[in-house]
Amino acid sequence: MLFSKKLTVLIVGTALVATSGATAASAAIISFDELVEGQTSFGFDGDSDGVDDVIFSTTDPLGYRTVGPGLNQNFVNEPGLEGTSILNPDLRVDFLNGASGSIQFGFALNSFFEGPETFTDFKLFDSANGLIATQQVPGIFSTTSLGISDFPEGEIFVSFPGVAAYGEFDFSSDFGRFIIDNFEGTFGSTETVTPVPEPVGSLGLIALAGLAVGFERFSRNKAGNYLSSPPGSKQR
Ligand SMILES: [Ca+2]
Ligand SMILES: [Ca+2]
Ligand SMILES: [Ca+2]
Repeated sequence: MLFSKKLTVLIVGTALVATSGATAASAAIISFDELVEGQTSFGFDGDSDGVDDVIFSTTDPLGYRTVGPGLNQNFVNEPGLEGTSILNPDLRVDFLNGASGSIQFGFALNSFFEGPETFTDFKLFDSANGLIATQQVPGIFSTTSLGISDFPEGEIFVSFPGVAAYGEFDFSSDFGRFIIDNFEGTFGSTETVTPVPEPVGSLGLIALAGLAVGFERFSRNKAGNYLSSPPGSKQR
């Protein structure tokens, strides 16, 4: 289902180029495959002209990590952009050429339970600092091919008029970490689209083998200590 949604976006983007004289930007998906752990800034240069089109930044001096909940998730295909959720905002994204139309991304949160303190809040602003779109989505345990996702997750989708200059993310989770992936939008340049990795059901035994590693890493706190998982239900 996820793949078919991406395909629709790509077709729309192509149609825009064809009808407007080949200068219109097409949609792109940022998969964070190039992200290096410990960075506090991550740039995406979709058209490979040497100038970043999108820059993600955090004020956390420890920077990002790239792994978190493991492979038993619907909306995150590691590597992703993983970071602290104890700030507000926790993360900022700047669109150096502007962004138009819509923004979409998946997230997972380091909580053992669903609840009011497990959510993602995303706000988009124009170049005059005017709020042009906002959405808050709770993290919930979703149905996966293996049963239920290991961590609460969800997807942000906002459509907006005009041109967005930057966005701010505020994540909330029990153990202070988040991860996002597949950040999709039209970023003002003609991008080379990165395919979305196969869902967990197609990875079979490889996915199963990787679950324990991802779980442990996602449960590590900022000091590098591992958090233990309580037994029992994931539902509050
Ligand atoms: Ca990814
Ligand atoms: Ca560029
Ligand atoms: Ca936060």
